[in-house]
Amino acid sequence: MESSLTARDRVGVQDFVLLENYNSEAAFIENLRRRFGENLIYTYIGSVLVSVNPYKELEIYSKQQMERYRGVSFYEISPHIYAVSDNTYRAMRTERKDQCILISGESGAGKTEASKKILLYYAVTCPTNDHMATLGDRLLQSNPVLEAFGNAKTLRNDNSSRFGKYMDVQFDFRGAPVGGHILNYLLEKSRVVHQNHGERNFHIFYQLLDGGDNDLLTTLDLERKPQNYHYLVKGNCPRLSSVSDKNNWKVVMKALSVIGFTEEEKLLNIIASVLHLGNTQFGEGEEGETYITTETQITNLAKVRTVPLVLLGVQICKNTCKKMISPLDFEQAVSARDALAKAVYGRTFTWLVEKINQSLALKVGKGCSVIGLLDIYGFEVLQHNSFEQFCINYCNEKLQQLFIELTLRSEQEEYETEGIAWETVQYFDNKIICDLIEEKHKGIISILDEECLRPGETCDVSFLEKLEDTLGGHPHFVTHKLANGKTRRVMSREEFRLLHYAGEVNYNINGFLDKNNDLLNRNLKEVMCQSDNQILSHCFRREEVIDQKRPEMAATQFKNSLTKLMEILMSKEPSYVRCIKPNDAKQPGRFDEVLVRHQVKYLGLMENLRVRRAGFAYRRRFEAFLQRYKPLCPETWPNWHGRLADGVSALVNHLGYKAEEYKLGRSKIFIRFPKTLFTTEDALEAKKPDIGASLILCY
Ligand code: AOV
Ligand code: MG
Repeated sequence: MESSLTARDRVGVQDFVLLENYNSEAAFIENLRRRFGENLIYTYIGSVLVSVNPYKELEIYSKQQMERYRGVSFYEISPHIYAVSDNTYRAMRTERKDQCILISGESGAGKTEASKKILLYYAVTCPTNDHMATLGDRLLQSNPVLEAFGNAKTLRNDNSSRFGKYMDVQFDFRGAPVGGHILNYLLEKSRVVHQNHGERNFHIFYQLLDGGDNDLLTTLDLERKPQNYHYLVKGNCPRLSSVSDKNNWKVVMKALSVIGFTEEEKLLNIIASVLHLGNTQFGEGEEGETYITTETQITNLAKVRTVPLVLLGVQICKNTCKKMISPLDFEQAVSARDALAKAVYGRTFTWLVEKINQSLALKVGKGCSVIGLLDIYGFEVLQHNSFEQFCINYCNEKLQQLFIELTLRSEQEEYETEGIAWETVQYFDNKIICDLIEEKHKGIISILDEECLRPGETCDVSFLEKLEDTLGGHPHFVTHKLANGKTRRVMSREEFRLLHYAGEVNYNINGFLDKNNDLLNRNLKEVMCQSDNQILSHCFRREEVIDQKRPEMAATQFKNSLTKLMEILMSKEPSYVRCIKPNDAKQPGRFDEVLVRHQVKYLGLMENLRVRRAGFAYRRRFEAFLQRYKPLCPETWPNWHGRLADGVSALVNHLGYKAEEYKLGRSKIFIRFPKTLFTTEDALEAKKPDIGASLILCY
């Protein structure tokens, strides 16, 4: 067989399974480092793709490259995100089973970029359906729009996803993409009103100010300088060197039109109104009453026609509770204003996803199979971690749990069911941390909800005390209190620490209750219902004001949506991309070994490799193995009529497999080394050149 591998592709080993010293973490990291040095950012562990962020554009994503990977097996060609895309696609086609690609790794490791490459691969290489010729474009263009509204610069990543995204791509019976659907998870709304130092608000605000033409800004009553807006100055970082807001503005506007958007004006009115709302300031009267000192902002809000002027001006300083109207004090008014800005932005984002879904929805016929792509916010540890980091890191725990369930545990269980002798590989199971967070009645989320609902004086501190009472002594939960009643000096009294699978994180409890409650004053909801802006009147429904039932708390909603997500993913055949961040400086060419080693550890890559190696690189059901290789043996060709296991035995004996190279289980043959299979494939290729290249490896 002609190999498409060049000498350069062979730097180190391209599959860790082939690593001589597979138990050595140092050898593992050295292999990653050597390949990274040659810009070979991809390496496999069996079918799992490990990717190291190059922080520079590599010439490996062209259309010609895509062609190289079409219909070609993993081992014939250098590892690539396109190989994973192609194998997943072919598995979906031939096995008729829904697939999903799970991309994980910490913030800035390259998840979003990987998911975009996969989508691009399908949009370019798959056949097109005549009715849906533009679907590929729409799928691709949904990205810049969602990124503009849902991504932001953080300290970890200049284009950090601040929402979780799961996207289904639906294919018809010919393998053409015919539809798409996006599920979005918990947007980090608090960013709308506050950014940590060195971070920015969502991209769209800066894009509008930098890219919008003069007429547009005049209509919206906006000034060019982000520094003039309270909601954009908190992080003291108005510009980014790595991206041009002006160019991206054009990209986003074009993308909106490809998607078939007609509501740009209404959408931009909302964006502008959030900025005006942020500039609305309050004063305190002599009797402690609060009033608005910046009438012009309220006038601007009315001009951009998002909210009725008089109403908002009157209502923002009040609260109605059980028919009693009470004035808000200064701080309450500020937080009512911010709650409104967050609600407006958050709901508009959800509306945007709905709109994109309408544009991607199947229009004709029905899809027959699906590839799901999961790109969530990665694990993050900041100087100051709050409710948002808690949710993000919890989400990553769940994903790690799924990885363990589906690769480590299920792999070992398969050896057991097949009756194959096998030495168990120890791995850290993070279920204990998932339970600590989500368990009914005694998990952190339950306790948080309880504190939010408990009548009387509750506050963040009482929440922390409750946590200590219930969880003190848990091996993954730490506060300043020591078991002997003394205090741990290094920890503040306002935080708790979780020992996550990926590292320790201290969470500051300030704001946990409010963020979990996520309440908006009823009178503000009423005002919003009366908005002339149809997007807003769609987002704020009258029923919500009338309905007295309390909606679920934010963390519980998130937990429930993650449970559903796990069910969706479990119902599909998974492939994995494990992304690694090579340095914290976002620089090309720098490979920080300490940082990489930490990620290799917590991603469980060594255990993953050990399970693969200690076991068998490939396995096949008897009938599939016989069907494919029976031409290679006179006894099994053209048909074998005996027991399947005996047929496979006859076949491998004829091929000269040595005893240590394979094992027969109850229904499958297990092959220890990839080389054995490669040789068999070569023999088949020599005999029947027409079928050699169509092999899909069933790992
Ligand atoms: P993330 O999705 O994993 O972080 P991204 O995919 O946004 O990380 O990657 C961060 C940055 O790294 C990108 O903006 C690119 O500049 C660069 N990068 C990543 N992958 C590649 C690649 N294959 N080639 C070139 N540059 C790349 V987060 O969403 O923060 O968890 O929340
Ligand atoms: Mg991302």
